Amino acid sequence: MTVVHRPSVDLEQVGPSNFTVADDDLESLLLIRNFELALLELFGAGKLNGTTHTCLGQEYIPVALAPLLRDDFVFSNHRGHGHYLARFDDPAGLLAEIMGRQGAVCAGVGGSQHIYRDGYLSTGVQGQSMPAATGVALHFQRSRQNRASVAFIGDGTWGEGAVYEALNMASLWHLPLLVVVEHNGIAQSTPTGMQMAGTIAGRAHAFGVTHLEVDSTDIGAIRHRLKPVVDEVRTACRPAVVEFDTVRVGPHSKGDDTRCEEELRWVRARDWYTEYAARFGERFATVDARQRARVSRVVEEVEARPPSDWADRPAEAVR
Ligand SMILES: Cc1ncc(C[n+]2csc(CCOP(=O)(O)OP(=O)(O)O)c2C)c(N)n1
Ligand SMILES: [Mg+2]
Repeated sequence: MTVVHRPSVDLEQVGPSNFTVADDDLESLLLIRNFELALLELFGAGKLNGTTHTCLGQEYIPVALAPLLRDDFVFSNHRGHGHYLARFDDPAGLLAEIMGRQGAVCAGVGGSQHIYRDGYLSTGVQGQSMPAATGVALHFQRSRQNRASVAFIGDGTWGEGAVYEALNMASLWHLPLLVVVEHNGIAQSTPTGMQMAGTIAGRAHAFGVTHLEVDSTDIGAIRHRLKPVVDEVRTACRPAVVEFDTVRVGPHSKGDDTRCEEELRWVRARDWYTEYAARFGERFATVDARQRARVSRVVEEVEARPPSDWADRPAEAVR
């Protein structure tokens, strides 16, 4: 099996606790969930080209981090819709980008995986962001901007050599680099246990880089724990790796889930969505319905737009 440690939610045991969720966080979580479900539906209906990787099960990670990273530069990866939506709340721009319609964030040339917008850049090439993020961190350090350069990567991406070159330089040169690892226990179809020797913690420590593991889905608790870490990355220029134990609830991309039914049951039992639905009941259902309706309207509206045009591309280059 995988190395995801978070225990499954015992719904019988979900009762009053100090686990709360702010209204705007709940809206953001359910926007991302419904956006991703709508994408899979659009693919199923043959209405999307190319590929897409949904972040189903992992939505709470970018939502928890968003307010901590507002002024920082975020490098996202192939599974980046949640990273984008938690930062920009722009489902129409993202869907137009994915569908190649007018109003697309990058004039429709980037698609699902290659998006640039003000302090945000994603790439579908595993590990490619790490040297670039390190370079931006070097720029922030030299120009004393008190900003962090943040790279979201998966557990499987630790198989890329560029990750280690970047960690080495970030540690040696004291760079404000934050690596957020979404450890979902699988890389496409390969369980982490079959491809990773040792641990991510061990690898970070080998470079003298701070490592922290997060196994909670409680957004408030995650923020509370991570704020001092992010502050230290920025102000002390001390790189850090924050590793989330999470689950990929959906397929790798569209219909390509190679996991057996038993493992999928195990995964779904750890889905934050199930946990939040049980904890927050009526309030959760209301927001879920609102965001589902919002996404439906966005889909209808964006689908009806004419194709995007390269002439509409954003003029601004990387800040
Ligand atoms: C350099 C490179 N090799 C292979 C791929 C194909 N590919 C895309 S995602 C993926 C698995 C990534 O696994 P992980 O880093 O754990 O992220 P996850 O998909 O689980 O979020 C692979 C092999 C790629 N995009 N880039
Ligand atoms: Mg993975």
